[in-house]
Amino acid sequence: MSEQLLETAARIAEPDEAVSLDELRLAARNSGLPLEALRYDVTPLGMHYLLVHYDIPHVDLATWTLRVSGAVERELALSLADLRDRPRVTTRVTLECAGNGRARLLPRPVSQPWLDEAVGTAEWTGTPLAPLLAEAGLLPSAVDVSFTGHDHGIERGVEQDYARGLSVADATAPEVLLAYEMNGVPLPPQHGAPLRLVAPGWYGMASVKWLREISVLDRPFDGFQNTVAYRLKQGDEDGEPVTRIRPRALLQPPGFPDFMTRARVLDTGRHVLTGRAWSGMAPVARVQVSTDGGAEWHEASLGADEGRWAWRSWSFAWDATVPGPTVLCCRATDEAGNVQPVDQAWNRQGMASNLVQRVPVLVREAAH
Ligand SMILES: Nc1nc2c(c(=O)[nH]1)N[C@H]1C(S)=C(S)[C@@H](COP(=O)(O)O)O[C@H]1N2
Ligand SMILES: [Mo]
Repeated sequence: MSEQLLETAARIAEPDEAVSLDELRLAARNSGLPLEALRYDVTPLGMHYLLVHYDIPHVDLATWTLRVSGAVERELALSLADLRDRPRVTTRVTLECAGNGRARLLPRPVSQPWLDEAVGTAEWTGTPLAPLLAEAGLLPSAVDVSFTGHDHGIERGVEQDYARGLSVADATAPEVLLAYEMNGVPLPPQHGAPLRLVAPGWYGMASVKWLREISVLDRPFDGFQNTVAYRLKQGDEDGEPVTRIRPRALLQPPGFPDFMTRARVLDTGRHVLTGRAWSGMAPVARVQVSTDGGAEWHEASLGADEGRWAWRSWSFAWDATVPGPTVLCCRATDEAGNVQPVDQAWNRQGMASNLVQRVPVLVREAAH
């Protein structure tokens, strides 16, 4: 592989280096959730964030099959009709990209430069994976299950089909789905048509799109996306794998935005601040809000619980009495005691950053 393709691997930007055209191109392809869309319980199609490592592959529905192979008693080949004939469930799941927040790290790992917007919630319909694996019959030697997509590319010099592995225990968790619908319509091409994995609670990389093969392995999966990418590390060491989504709260930005900076303008008076909070590690326990850049924190009220894997709404009534600039912040804590940091610990690939969001606002005197 050419030296140049190898050299573009996972670079760290200089401290004062601007986002490059390569990063801009990735950002233009991989769109984020417009934060005003936090108002919807279920993110409308087209507003859900998108992350595609290579190209969106063309999958021919007439010939597409899902293969189940490896350390099983019987290998399977299933058509979409076969999968649609199986037990059907719909689960509301919040997905977040593990790279969310990366662009705020200093120095910046050069990759898809997300700020806060790599998240969305959809109603995924499909069939649970565990009973399918049980039908194939896992051999006692089964250790991991790999999921391979139809998309192909090169990443840091390694040519590959996008593939991820999960342990047998994680793959057979009852919530893990093979999904063929999103928000009640067939999966759109960019979200994995005709079939994707949905691993609720996990950062998005686990939910392999454009599935073509599920292979049961009698050894740990050693593919690039598990062993090289998606690791928490400081330097060249192996590091720890990125797994479940850390807690995060986001504010639906109030008032109206300045075109260029997206700083918010709002009038003095009462504003009900609202947003969403989620954690893949444990249910959300509390959300706190600061209206002075993090000096003082106030308890927000949590909205209805919409299911273990869906984000939870929250609200806080703010009396904006003082005209001038300020910064709004929100912070989630889950039932396991995980809380969002105010200062983010840095890691080499910019993974699993869940720094508290900061929303600059300008309060102006309301006209009487
Ligand atoms: N086959 C395949 N699956 C994939 C990806 C990919 O590039 N190829 N991207 C992963 C990543 S990193 C994320 S965050 C989610 C994004 O899912 P979405 O685009 O439907 O929001 O898909 C995951 N599944
Ligand atoms: Mo991602």
